[in-house]
Amino acid sequence: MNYQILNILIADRVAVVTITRPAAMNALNTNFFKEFNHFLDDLEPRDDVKVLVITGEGKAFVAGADIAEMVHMNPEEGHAFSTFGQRTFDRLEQLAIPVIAAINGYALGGGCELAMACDFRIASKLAKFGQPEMNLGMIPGYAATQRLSRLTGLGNALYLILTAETITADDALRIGLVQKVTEPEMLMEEVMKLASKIAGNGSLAVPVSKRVIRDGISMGFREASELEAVEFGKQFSNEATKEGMKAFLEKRKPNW
Ligand code: CO8
Repeated sequence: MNYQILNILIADRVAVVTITRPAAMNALNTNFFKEFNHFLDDLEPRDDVKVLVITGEGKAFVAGADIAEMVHMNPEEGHAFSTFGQRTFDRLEQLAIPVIAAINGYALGGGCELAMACDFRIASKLAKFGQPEMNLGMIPGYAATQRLSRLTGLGNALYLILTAETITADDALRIGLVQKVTEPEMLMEEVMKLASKIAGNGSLAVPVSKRVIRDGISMGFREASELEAVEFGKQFSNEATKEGMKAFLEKRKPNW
């Protein structure tokens, strides 16, 4: 595919996808979702990519769904646009490898929702977060009503969605919406450091951890702990797990 909106760079086991529509603050339109799904089709079967990073070009990570495209929609089209976006974000969340959002600027509406579908978020000090849909007379449509409360608690989700307030990166860190805040010029360096650290971790343990954590959150505690025990046990048939333990006992780095 000839990508118009996404810039894709794959090197050293890390894929970096940059959304490149800075003139429209990287607003998410149908073409974005088509390109992104195409990219995921290519990525999913690959085993040489261990971590995915998503970022935006210019002043915005993503300033929301494309209002210029939405303004003409009827209820059926609005429902279809929301469903297409939700399915794409669910697919991203369920990707086997970890996904890091490198939030360079505005992460508003659908942009905050995209960031929340990633596994964790690292933000530049200049980033701004919010669900400003109320200002447009609408509710969030890419699952912020669900993910925001799961990530930050009920009070914060209700506060942000009902007031439509925009918050700073430091406030986002305080409520647990982001995991780390960096100086703007250090953002990609920090993110790439984390990405390569994760990419170098023990083989299957990374995707299995992600799956157990993500699947477990919608289960009861006992059921989820049992899932962990089952997956823990399975690791003992992996060479990489044996190598990790042997390397510790032999006081050397694991040879993965
Ligand atoms: N959609 C379309 N165009 C946008 C968007 C957007 N979300 N955000 C910015 N743009 C465009 C502007 O219209 C402007 O275009 P032009 O140069 O042609 O006038 C250009 O980007 C630059 O924007 P500004 O001039 O406004 O730049 P500022 O630096 O002054 O402000 C802001 C930056 C604060 C980010 C401002 O642009 C803004 O408030 N943007 C809108 C934020 C917003 O309301 N986002 C929520 C959108 S709704 C949503 O995401 C719902 C998701 C669920 C959808 C479910 C499907 C139905």
